[in-house]
Amino acid sequence: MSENGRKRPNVLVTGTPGTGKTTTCSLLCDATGFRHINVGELVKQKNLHDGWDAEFECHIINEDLVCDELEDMMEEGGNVVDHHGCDFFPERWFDRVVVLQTDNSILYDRLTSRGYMDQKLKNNIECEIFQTLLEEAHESYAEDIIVALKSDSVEDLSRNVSTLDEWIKNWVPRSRARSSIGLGGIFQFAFKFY
Ligand code: DAT
Repeated sequence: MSENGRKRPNVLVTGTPGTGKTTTCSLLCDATGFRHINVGELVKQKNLHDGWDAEFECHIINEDLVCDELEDMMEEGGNVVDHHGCDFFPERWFDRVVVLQTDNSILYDRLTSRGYMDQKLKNNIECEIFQTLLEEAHESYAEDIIVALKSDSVEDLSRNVSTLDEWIKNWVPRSRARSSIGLGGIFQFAFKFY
């Protein structure tokens, strides 16, 4: 790929199920006109999986098929990717990686009202307690593009959407950032020898 020649950034929103990824992404896409890619939905719609995992009660994602499906869209830019995992996407796809985090008791209520019980509930609560997704993000992406955001309340939700909307509006494509550094360098050189 054109070492990030895209004109609009790509944002990944990750976090334990129930932390508010889909709600945040959908509001952010309403505000920015970006494309919301809900990986779980895409996997179901396009059969990008290797069957059903009865133990974890979810599809077994075929990561290669998902990456192939997304490659052209990601190259174009302007995407908000919504997924509860982040380690199998190519690092070069993302300009910002957001990890949503929710207080355990609030998350417990959200997941039980979604019908999660027993092992599935326990697994997800433990995933949040151990900050599994934050750790996965740190293992997979550069420090300076990762941001952890609290997502306990409606106030958090609207602040997070505004923060990300602002970040998207202020984003400068790498090629333009490089050429403005280039111009600055030329001016510095000219002043030095004037
Ligand atoms: P996820 O996509 O991470 O699984 P979701 O967006 O479906 O989560 O949200 C789960 C539920 O919690 C849904 O009913 C909306 C609600 N919710 C999400 N973020 C919230 C927030 N910051 N404050 C209050 N409710 C929130």
